[in-house]
Amino acid sequence: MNYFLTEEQLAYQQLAREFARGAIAPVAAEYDQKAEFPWPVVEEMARMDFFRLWIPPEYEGLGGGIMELVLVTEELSKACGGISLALAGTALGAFPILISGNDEQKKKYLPVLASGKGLAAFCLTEPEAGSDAGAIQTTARLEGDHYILNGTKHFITNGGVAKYYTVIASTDPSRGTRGASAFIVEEGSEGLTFGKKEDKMGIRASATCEVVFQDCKIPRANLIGREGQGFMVAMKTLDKSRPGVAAQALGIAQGAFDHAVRYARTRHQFGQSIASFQAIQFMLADMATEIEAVRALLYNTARMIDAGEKDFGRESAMCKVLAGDVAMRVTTDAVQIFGGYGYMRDYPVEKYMRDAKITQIYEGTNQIQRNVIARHVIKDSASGA
Ligand code: COS
Repeated sequence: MNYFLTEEQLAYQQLAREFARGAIAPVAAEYDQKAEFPWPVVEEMARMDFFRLWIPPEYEGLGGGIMELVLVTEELSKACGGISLALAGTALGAFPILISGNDEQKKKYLPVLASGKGLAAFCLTEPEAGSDAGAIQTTARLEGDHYILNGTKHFITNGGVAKYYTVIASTDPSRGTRGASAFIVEEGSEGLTFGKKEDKMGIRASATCEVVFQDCKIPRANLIGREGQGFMVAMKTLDKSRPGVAAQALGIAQGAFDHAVRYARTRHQFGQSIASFQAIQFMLADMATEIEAVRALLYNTARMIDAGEKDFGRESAMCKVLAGDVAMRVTTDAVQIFGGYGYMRDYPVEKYMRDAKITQIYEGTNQIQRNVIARHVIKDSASGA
């Protein structure tokens, strides 16, 4: 389908496609097996300027938007959904600064992120605050010119490898979601340590760990926005980052599909290629149709966000729901088309299936996305929209 991408967007897409084929695909299985963070690949991604794409030019970025981030994430994820997350996770960690940071914070942090010399991580989730993000227990107490943070964040993407952590903590627990505030915590801050490294089912090349604050002392200047705005900053961040998860899911689905079509053409049973059987053809047709439906919704949502539309929480959630669910179905069917070989680690499709699962879970489970969509639908109906 022709999405009428600009010359520049086509160039980024092509660059990312070639990079994914040449620099990610050959090492994806090895990083997955070792569950190791792919520093050499990430350094190469930085040299390709992928981290600059979505950062405004005044902060040493290339001035692209969500569309450019989506295009590149999709391409990288075709080769490895885990490795692509170094980029998408950094965008997630940087969004609170981009959305609500002051100019000084933007000038200090965004150029470093743009260069890829530092990665970012977003710290919202806690052991007792997953879907119920308002239940965070991490606190931030103002003492003179510093905030003192205490608490534990877990399942943090880029945890332990990021230079900057954007953290949601409560400055006034009595006020619930209205008492939450957002902060920037730098690597090496006093009282910042990293806990358990997670041993995951998929996206194993991505670093995921606990981030622990024990009387962690940070300058008062690291408060993002005002005290009490943290929950709103977190929600706006997620509205903006969910298309990135959808792009990751789309890339994973497309990658698995491409393998499945090639395999169906070359695998012979009963004296003919299995692609000649209608049972396989119908599976391929459904997979291709669903993938294209995701792409159409996602690119249009990205364009809507980049055009300056204010309220895109509904569309953003729709992208993530559809893309995550499609990625799970497509990758499962890709394994099915490969048959017994598909179940073996020697073949690439089981990894896609493992990588796809997380896209239905993180940055808000697909059940939470449906809540978000339903709230919008019902509110719009009540207001006569
Ligand atoms: N943009 C701006 N503000 C928003 C918002 C959004 N998208 N969504 C909610 N808010 C505001 C509300 O307007 C409300 O403000 P007021 O207190 O001024 O009225 C406040 O935030 C609280 O909103 P709400 O009452 O809807 O909060 P809930 O506790 O019911 O939680 C959900 C809402 C479930 C949507 C939220 O907790 C959520 O997104 N959970 C999933 C979290 C998640 O994605 N976790 C993944 C970890 S990050 S990788």
